[in-house]
Amino acid sequence: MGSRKERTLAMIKPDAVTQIGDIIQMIYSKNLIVTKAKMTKLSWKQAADFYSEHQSKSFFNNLVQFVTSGPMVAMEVMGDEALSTWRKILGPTDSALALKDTPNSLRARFGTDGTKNAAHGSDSLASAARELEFFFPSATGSGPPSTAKCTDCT
Ligand code: DGI
Repeated sequence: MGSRKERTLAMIKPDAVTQIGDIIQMIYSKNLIVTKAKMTKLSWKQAADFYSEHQSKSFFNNLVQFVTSGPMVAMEVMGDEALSTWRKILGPTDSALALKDTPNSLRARFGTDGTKNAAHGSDSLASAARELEFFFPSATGSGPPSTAKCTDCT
């Protein structure tokens, strides 16, 4: 079975922004490439929108508080099986568990616990499309074109 070229959102959360060099190295070492990147600081409303599927969860306020606590970096990451490859690089959601089970994973290396967990990755193609549109709206605007386009992505 052939592998599938995909696009996913890789988001470096405020606690790991200073580790961006190592994180980009982890991405390229798995044959993925970064095709878009943006540093931004989300407002409470933007973060609550982004994580709206979790709004009824007990950890929601902590999550929104954390991701709005400083600048973060959103990236479009592209390549074969980009969704699962990036999530494998991340490791488990809880960085404390990641440290025990997957000590070389990104969340083990750069995160702290279940909230401060260094980075995010889309969990489905539909989520990836929605999350990429959130950070990189497709409406044509001014400015230079993106250098790499995923014309044959699923
Ligand atoms: O896709 P993931 O980021 O691995 O996990 P998710 O989509 O289920 O949850 C989104 C974020 O919400 C996650 O990165 C951290 C936070 N979160 C999820 N489950 C818990 C949590 N935070 C706390 N404190 N406790 C949880 O059980």
